Amino acid sequence: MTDAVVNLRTKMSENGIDAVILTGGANRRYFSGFTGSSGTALITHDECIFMTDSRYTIQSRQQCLGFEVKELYGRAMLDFMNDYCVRNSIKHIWIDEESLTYAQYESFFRAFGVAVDFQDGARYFAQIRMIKSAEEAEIMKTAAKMAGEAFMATVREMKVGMSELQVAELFEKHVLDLDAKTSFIIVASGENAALPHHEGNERKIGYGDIVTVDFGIIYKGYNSDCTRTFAVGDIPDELKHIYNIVKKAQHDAACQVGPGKCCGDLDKIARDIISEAGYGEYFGHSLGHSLGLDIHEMPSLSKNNSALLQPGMFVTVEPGIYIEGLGGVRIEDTLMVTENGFVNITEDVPKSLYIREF
Ligand SMILES: [Mn+2]
Repeated sequence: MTDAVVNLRTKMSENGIDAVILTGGANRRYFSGFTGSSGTALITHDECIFMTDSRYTIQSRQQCLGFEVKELYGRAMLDFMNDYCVRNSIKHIWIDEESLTYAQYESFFRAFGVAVDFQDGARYFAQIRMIKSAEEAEIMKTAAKMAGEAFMATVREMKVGMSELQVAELFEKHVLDLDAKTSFIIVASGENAALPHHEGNERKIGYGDIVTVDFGIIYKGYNSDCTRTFAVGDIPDELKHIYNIVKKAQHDAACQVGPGKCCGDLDKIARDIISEAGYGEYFGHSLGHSLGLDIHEMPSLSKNNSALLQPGMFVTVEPGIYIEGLGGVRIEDTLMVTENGFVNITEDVPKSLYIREF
């Protein structure tokens, strides 16, 4: 039995839950190990059953450690589960609201009737997943390192006159060379840098542009996340000024990451620095988020979040200032919370406005 299932059963006991049904998404992967696209995990206090169709029978036998694999889907699967619940007096079931479609939920309801009480367990699944095991931490460090290498290779080959999309393609090529997969790549240049999640376009990057690159890869299922902003040639003075404010806000907030630190307080450190410099209204998003199998996980480093950081959590620290018509700056690192403080897993990626000469 895996640690994930052990931890899940503890949470189930604490909340009077008899079974968990997972139909997709990162939760199914985390608790069952299954990386395919179709299958249902049923986890009770005594048994783990994975139901899938013939396309995934062999794969799930290999991946779902401690699970009994049954070739069941559709109506037959629903009948089996209903029967199973009746036989084992299963009444309270956690489902995963995030991955269960409305149609699936309705068919569950029809099959099980009112005898079963379905509750959304997503919050509890997230609580288990937010503390990474040593194995997960290694994968995340490797992912961050690979992404940083692909980014630096991209910056070295980038030329004035290339479009944002061409730069994004360069990055994707380097990620493929490292045997990983691009999760997302945002290249925002000039006034486009004022859009935090700009979709790259044909805009050609020229002298005098500020360029923000937010990049993430997926390695062994886990996400990396890092953002750097740099100048191409000489940029307007206000952008240099903003860069230094964001850099200080990012540095000062990141230095305070550690066990027992309140997520909302970390957001405040960065927000106060940006507000005191007169740019508070231009920092619209929260300071950061956790990540893992999903790019956004709990906890979030946001204003009113009173959650405390614990060793084994990973969080991004990514303040930004965005000014319409002028451009913007965002700087982001991913940090692992340790027993004594933090390890910055993206620190190898240089953080300099003049990252290279163009
Ligand atoms: Mn991020």
